[in-house]
Amino acid sequence: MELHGYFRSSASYRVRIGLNLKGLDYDYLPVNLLKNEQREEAYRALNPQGLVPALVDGDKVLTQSLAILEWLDETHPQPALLPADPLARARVRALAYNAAIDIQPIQNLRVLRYLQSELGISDEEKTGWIRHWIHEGFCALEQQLDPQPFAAGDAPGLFECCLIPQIYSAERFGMDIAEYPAIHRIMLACAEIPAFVDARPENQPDSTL
Ligand SMILES: N[C@@H](CCC(=O)N[C@@H](CS)C(=O)NCC(=O)O)C(=O)O
Repeated sequence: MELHGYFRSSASYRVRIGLNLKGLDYDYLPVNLLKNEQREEAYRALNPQGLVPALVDGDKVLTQSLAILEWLDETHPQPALLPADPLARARVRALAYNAAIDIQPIQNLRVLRYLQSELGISDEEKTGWIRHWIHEGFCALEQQLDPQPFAAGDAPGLFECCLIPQIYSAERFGMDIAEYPAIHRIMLACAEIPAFVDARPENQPDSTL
């Protein structure tokens, strides 16, 4: 498989964690967002949205990180990213969507660029915007997370694939994760797992380009 992504992209980071948790080998092909490579014709042939990641498996091209993670789970069921029980699955998806659908999109590069170039907000206001929406999402998660090692019990899954990249982004913008005890606990547990460590932005080849 080939993963087209960017080291700092949280959506790419989610898929890296998922591939690593499944123990799947893949080639990592960087798409430099700061150089707008995601908008070039060659990349848009994979993902017409001009967003990373895209996962290529033979003649199959998959886009949208959550769809990719669920496809990986269906095609490589062990270890599972979602619990077997329907209600537990819905609960894990709801937690994951908070991070991946409600928090991340409004701090995506294209949104931040629009806020700055079209609406004229300052760097400081941009940071305030990012922190505000992460804080709101994290406060809700704090109320929903049970005191167990991971959201679905003993092993990390779909939610942790989405949460850890969102934490990375929060820390980049100066937030203290210790203010969110349940999220902090999951962060520390994931930091012990090689699949998460290997997926970190600083461990990707394009982090030094
Ligand atoms: N919902 C999409 C979001 C993808 C996305 O927002 N990717 C970002 C990086 S995390 C991107 O490519 N941004 C480029 C841009 O905004 O121009 C997914 O989960 O795959």
